[in-house]
Formats: sequence, C-alpha cells, structure tokens
Amino acid sequence: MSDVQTLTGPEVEQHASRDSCWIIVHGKVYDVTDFLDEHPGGSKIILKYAGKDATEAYEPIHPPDAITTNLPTEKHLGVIDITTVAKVIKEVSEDEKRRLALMDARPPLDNIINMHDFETVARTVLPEKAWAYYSSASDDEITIRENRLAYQRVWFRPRILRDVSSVDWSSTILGQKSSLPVYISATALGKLGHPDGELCLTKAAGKHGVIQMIATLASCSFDDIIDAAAPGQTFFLQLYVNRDREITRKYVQHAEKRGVKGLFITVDAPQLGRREKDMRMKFVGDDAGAKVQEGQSDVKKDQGVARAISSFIDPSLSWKDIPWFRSITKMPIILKGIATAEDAILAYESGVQGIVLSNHGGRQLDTARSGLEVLLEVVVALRQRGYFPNPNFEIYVDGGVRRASDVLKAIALGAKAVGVGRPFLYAFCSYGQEGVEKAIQIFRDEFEMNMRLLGARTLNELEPEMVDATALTQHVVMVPQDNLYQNTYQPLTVAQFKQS
Ligand code: 173
Repeated sequence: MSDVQTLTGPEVEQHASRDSCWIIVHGKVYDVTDFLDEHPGGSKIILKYAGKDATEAYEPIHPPDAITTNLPTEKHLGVIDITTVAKVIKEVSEDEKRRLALMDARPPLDNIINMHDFETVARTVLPEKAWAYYSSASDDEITIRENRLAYQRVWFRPRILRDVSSVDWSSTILGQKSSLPVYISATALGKLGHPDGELCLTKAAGKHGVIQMIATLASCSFDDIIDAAAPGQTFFLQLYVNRDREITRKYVQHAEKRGVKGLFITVDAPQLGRREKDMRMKFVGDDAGAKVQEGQSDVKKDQGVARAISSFIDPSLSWKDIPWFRSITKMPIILKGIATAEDAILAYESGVQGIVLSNHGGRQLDTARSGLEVLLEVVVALRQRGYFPNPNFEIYVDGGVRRASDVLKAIALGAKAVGVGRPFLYAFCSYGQEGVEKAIQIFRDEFEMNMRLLGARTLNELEPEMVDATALTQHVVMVPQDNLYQNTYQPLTVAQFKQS
C-alpha cells in the first residue's frame, strides 16, 4: 500500500469548484468532479464542501462505503494528512444550544414508562431535520393517525379463571427464536438522530433476543451491523430493489452469506411518498428555498432527504421478478407492504414465505388502510382458499403499534408477529442502546400483564374470539361526545424534564 498518496489540506483546497471538485471523507480524498451531476442529492450540497472535509455532513445520510463503491478507483486520490486541514470552527447556534440543554435535562430513563414517552422526548431533543424526517408521513397524514386509531376500534373479550400464574410471550418468526412477538422494523438514516445510529438497535436486540430488520438505507453499513452482533443473533434484511439488478443480487447474496435469516422486499414504494413536514424543512434555512421561489428547477432535489437518496429504487418491480429473487437466494422471501386480500393471494401463490400488511408507517399512499384492518380481509380470503393457517406462510402487521395490547390484538386476528419501527428509533435517538433495552422491557411488562388479564398463557392461546373487531372496518363512527365526562377526565401526563 506504499503507493497511496498522502495529500495536504491546502492541496485539496485548490480543488473547490465545479471544474475540479475534491472532497475529504473519513480521512480520504476523492475527486468527485464527474460525479457532481450524478449525485442523487444534487450537486449543490457537494459543492458546499468542495475542497473541504465533508465527513460530518456525509455520515448520517450515507453508508460508510457509499463513496468507495460509487466512485471509480482512479478518483480515490489518497489519504489526507489531517494535521494540515484547517479546522472549521463551527458556531453553535442558539437553537442548537437550547437543544443540547434539553438533551441534558431529559427525563431519567426510569421515568419513561411507555413508548409514547420516547416519542415525546425525541420530538424535543432531536435536531429539527431529523425529527421532520422520522416523524413525517405522506400528504395529509391521515393514514399515520389511522394506524393508531385502528387499534382502538378493536376491543378485547377477555377470558377468566384460567390459572395465569405463568405466561409466556416468546415466539418464533420465520422459524427463528424471538423473545417477543415483535421485531424491530427497518427505519433509515439512524445517524441523523444518534451518532451510533442503528448499532444501538443491534446491541440491545442482541442482548434481549429480539430480531432486527436491517434497512437498505441504514446509516451504519450492513457489515458494521453484522460485525456488532452477539453470537447467534438473528437479523432480517429490508430490501429496496435497485434498477441495477446486479447490485441487488450481490447485496442479497452477501447478506445471506453473512447469516441473515429473511429477505423483506419493500413493495409499497415504487416512488417515495411526499412527506410535507420533511419537505418544508428543506425550504427553511436552505438556500434551496430561495431558488425554488425564483422558479428555477432544482425542486426535485429539495423534496426531503429520503426522496433525494431513493432514486435508485426500481419502479418497474413486478410480480414477474419474484422467480428471480427465488433463484438468487435460499432465504425466506417476504413481501413488505401488502394492502389488500387480492395481493395477499397473489403473494401466497407466488411462493413467497410471508407478507407484511403495512402502509410504510403512513409514509406512502395516504388514506391507505391500517395493516390491522387489512389483516381481517386477508385472513378470510386466504382461509377460503385453504391457504391459512399455513406454518410456511406467515403474516405480519406493522404501523402504529405502541403497546403489547396492540400486538395481542394483531396476533389474535391471525398475525404471527408485528413490526415496530419508530418507537425503537425514538428510543435510541433519545437514550441510545439503553433506551432500546428499556423499550423492550416495557413491552415485556405489558405482555405479562395483558396476557394475564386476557386469559392467554401463551401466544397460541390467542384466538379471534378474544377480540371484537366488528368496528374495525368502520372508518367513521359517530358517537355523541359525553361532555361532562370529557371535561372532568384528567389527561395522563408525559415524563417531565428536569427543572434547570
Ligand atoms: O420511509 C422512508 O423514509 C424510506 O423508506 C426511505 C426510502 C428511501 C430513502 C430513505 C428512506
């Protein structure tokens, strides 16, 4: 490796224009001149760092190997002598100071008693852009809210006197042991919210026997996540299918080689939804906003970070591709983002091993129904055809799950397990690995109590008769408000920040 050049800060600074643009990332120098117009996030953001160290801006948005795999090796110019790079003294804004102070005054983890608490803390302590990206959903955000409401339209029919001294909520998902009937669903760009990103999930999940689904667009690289695993830890992989199928083939086969136990192909995102909270954030503070005002046409690049980095996703993906996936991997294949009985039947008949009834956390087609509601019609339709129950075809639900009681409802109605995304994300953004461990502990406590109260000692004892889902498909239920009661009811409060 003696032929690797060492470059200095002043040398790199010479190349700070569109005609010759060098940047430093992770201690290495790259010539990105020819790549400027190909950059999915636009050239402008790169030019902002032309001749400088771009690591800090690069890190949350890209997996560490993005630049090395996308740029031909002749553009890898060498390593930087970091002592020669002028330190950029960054002014800490008043907003940032306030945010850091709030981070210090977070409620102690002991005071966090439910998933909503993590969300409240995250909303306060996350950088604005991260919160906008994570929390946003598409269009009018009807579906994201419906995801919660759907669970409230299902009521329990608990059974009593069943000797519930011991209850067991452990399960298997795709034949893999799981300490909860819950898996950590994929969420992208974890480093926007915490410097360790998705590794916080990995470490907590490994310690507590929970399965993590790794996102194609995680901030941590796939290998860094797998390398951090506990012995025997189980992972699934969420897949965005690349227009270049060779890239997808290599990625999938690499994952299989490294022991991933299930391939969850996202099928509800041929184009990314318009998440307006995220989009608006780009117009505030960025000069991009001014440009749009002037009627210039760089708008597409400014539609939020997710849209900028999602251009590789292949919108031509179709049922015809399923046999190809089957031919490249032996991992179980699951289609993530099924929203109707019709497609559940097609999925079954295509020979995949499972489906996730999901609307992508309300981030794709707005006013798509909740996964829980879709579950009802899917189970009926599959049962009619003799496709359900089938131990080799599992049904999962995600979206809006905040309580073990939600999970129990989905399982009673036929789901094998549920995916939980944002709550775990908010847990690690607010408290790192420990936050995720706490979230898992909260689920455990809730499972214990709810299973006892429901009269189910194991998950196998959950049955459709334990819930009344007759109102689930009713989207508007007119109930006159009981004002006297509403006005006297004292709302629950959230965990309190320390007084400064
Ligand atoms: O929901 C998302 O934000 C998402 O799935 C995604 C897709 C592409 C890039 C980043 C995130």
